[in-house]
Amino acid sequence: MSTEINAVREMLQSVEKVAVFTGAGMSAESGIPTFRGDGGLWRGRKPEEWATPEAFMQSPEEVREFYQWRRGIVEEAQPHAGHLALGNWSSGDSHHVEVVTQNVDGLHQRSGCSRVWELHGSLWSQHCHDCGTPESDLEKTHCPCGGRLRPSVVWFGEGLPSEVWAESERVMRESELVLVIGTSAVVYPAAGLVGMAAGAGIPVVEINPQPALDSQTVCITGTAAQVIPILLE
Ligand code: BJW
Repeated sequence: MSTEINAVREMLQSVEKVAVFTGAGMSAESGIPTFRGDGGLWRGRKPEEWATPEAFMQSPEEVREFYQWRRGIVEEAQPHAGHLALGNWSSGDSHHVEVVTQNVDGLHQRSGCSRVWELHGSLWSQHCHDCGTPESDLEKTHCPCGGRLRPSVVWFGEGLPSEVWAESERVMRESELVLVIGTSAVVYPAAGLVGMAAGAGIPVVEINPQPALDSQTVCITGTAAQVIPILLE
């Protein structure tokens, strides 16, 4: 692992703009379960059948309770050493760092990253499923129009927020190096951003205890909390 870390440190010395692309594995060591694999949130369930607008229409209370439970877990969680190292690095002068995340937990922002693009929305906002009006009070269940309030996350079959998507494409396209941390890269169109960067000849560095990409330039087999602080120290 140290050979790869040294190689990436050298690569970082010759670039200025870095895109950091993260998935659920980034937050695993903060105690937030990933989606797939052992101990995953969806173990035993089929996410493509469950995380959908149709499931919400059919069982809105069950879906609402699931997201309230998730918010509770995230509220208790603390950013780990990898989050904090990334937050510290991104607010320094050495590089221009932007984070494109599939995560909805807000831990990058809590650890000091200011340029964060949330591709799949956020647990910390909700809107009316019927009229789209945002509602800041997460305890409320209904909109004044009578429609049901839902978390402002992106479910299967839904489009990603268009401005966030455009900014994320820009971040990846303009970067000189991409760090991909903790994603299985099976969910599109988000995962396509990594392929787009690799296809454009931008070096891609994967950090994952169970590497998932086939387009990486360097792979560091390890966890986010172990690797990131050493890489960025
Ligand atoms: C560690 C670690 C440690 C562990 N350190 N690492 C092209 C091809 C095929 C299908 C499609 C396609 N284009 C679209 C689709 C359909 C679909 C899709 O992708 N399906 C596939 C699953 C087959 N996509 C969609 O439906 C998307 N919408 C869409 O395409 O709309 C079209 C449209 C356009 C215009 C108008 C209308 C429609 C939407 C996708 C939304 C995904 N939403 C979710 C739920 C969010 C809400 C919530 O949180 O509840 O997003 S699904 C879930 O998966 C979540 C995640 O962001 C996403 C990705 O998962 P992630 O982050 O990679 O986590 P895991 O668990 O999979 O992996 C964890 C990784 O971490 C592993 O690799 C571990 O090894 C690693 N790890 N510990 C570092 N300590």
